[in-house]
Amino acid sequence: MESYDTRELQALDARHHVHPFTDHHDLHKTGVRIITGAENIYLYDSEGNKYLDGMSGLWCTNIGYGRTELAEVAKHQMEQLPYYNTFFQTSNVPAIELAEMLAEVTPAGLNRVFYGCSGSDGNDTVVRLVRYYWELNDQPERKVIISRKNAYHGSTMAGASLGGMQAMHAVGGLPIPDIEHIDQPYHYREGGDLDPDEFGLKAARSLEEKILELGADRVAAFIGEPIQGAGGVIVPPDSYWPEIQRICRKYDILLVADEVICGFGRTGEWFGSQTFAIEPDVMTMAKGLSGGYQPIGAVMISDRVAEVIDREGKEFTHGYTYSGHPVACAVALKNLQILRDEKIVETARDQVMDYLQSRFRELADHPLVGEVRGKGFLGALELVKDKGTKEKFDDSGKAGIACRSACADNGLIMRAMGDSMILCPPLIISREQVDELMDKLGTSLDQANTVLRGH
Ligand code: PXG
Repeated sequence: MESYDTRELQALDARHHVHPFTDHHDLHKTGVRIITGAENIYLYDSEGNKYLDGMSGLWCTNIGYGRTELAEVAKHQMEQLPYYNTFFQTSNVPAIELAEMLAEVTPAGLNRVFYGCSGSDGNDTVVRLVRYYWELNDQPERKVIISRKNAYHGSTMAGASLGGMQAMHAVGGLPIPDIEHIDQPYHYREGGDLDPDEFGLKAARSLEEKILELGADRVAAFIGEPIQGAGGVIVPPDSYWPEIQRICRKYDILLVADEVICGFGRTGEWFGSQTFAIEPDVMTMAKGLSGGYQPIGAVMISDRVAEVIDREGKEFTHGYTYSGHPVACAVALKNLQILRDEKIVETARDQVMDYLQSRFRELADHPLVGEVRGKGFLGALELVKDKGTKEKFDDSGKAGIACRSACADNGLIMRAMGDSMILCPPLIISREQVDELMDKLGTSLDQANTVLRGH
């Protein structure tokens, strides 16, 4: 095995590298963890530690690590054609083949794709595309996009504006104009005395209230993650999405499903839209599209919306140097072929999903756990000081941090989102590996409980 000078690398990192979403003052005190390798669902660091990756990297390595076929495809494509653009009436073979594949695997009616490099730039495309659509349909005043509080749609100006996180809006003077946010379907904290389905309807109807307040003739689209990921794995009640769908149809508002996390098997179907019977007009995808092996994102466009793109004399003045990048497309295509041919999504759903969710729910009895929620290969444990009153330890997220660091000490990577511990393992996790994960997590919860309560 290669050996690394961890201290030296940490010092260089501290000197030169600015990290996303990081308190650098804190980081420089501890030093970064340097990941040097990965195989199956395990990560290895520069000090020789092994971790079970309970987060699929950052919600993206659905297929797991170490698939050499993807490396071979990338090498072959780099030798054949490492780059060419898709502007100016040109295309390339992987971009074309991936487009066909995406039309095949996504729900009926979504047959066109616009490529980017990430989920964030995908949502920038969405903002411009839906406004362009209404402009060409002689309703240019339809500009407002309605999203939800605590949504996550990326870090670019438009992505972070669509997102509903105040701390993100505070940086850079966001949101941009004509973005509105309604309540999220977060039953545990915001449901009050309502049962989940009553609350789901209430949360969905806040969309109708917002539309009526603004005037339907000003509203272009509604955007939502089928399950909110970065907001803490907020699984909506069953009543929520059908009502959202009904309201969008009633007022003729485009429905955008942000499938960046839910797409490609995460919820037990290929898309979260299928799990919740959503019929989106536009769909944002990234992450699992390439399994994290290449940076690539895509916006799927329904026939209804694509119609404006074909109009004579109208150019959609939007695009990225790397739209349809041949290497990224070739790798994504191979990833999708593997998912399809090895039936990875179906096998995960039929053989492991229920087991994962039921083992996860066993943790509900733990003294630190206020709520266990999840669906498919997504889950969250919300940690509380008092299970009865739902009182938190504090507002700084110290419970999550204590649990996250205990997990790392026990060889398990999980993400803390405030006081929620997030679970998002690769779809290839086996039942034995689920047991291993739950054992490590149970031990970590016990240790965090001792740290937090001092006994
Ligand atoms: N939409 C959704 C639903 C996402 O989860 C994006 C868009 C943006 O994708 P890119 O590829 O631009 O990052 C995301 C990304 C976290 C975390 O802290 C989550 C994401 C990204 C970074 C951190 O859980 N999701």
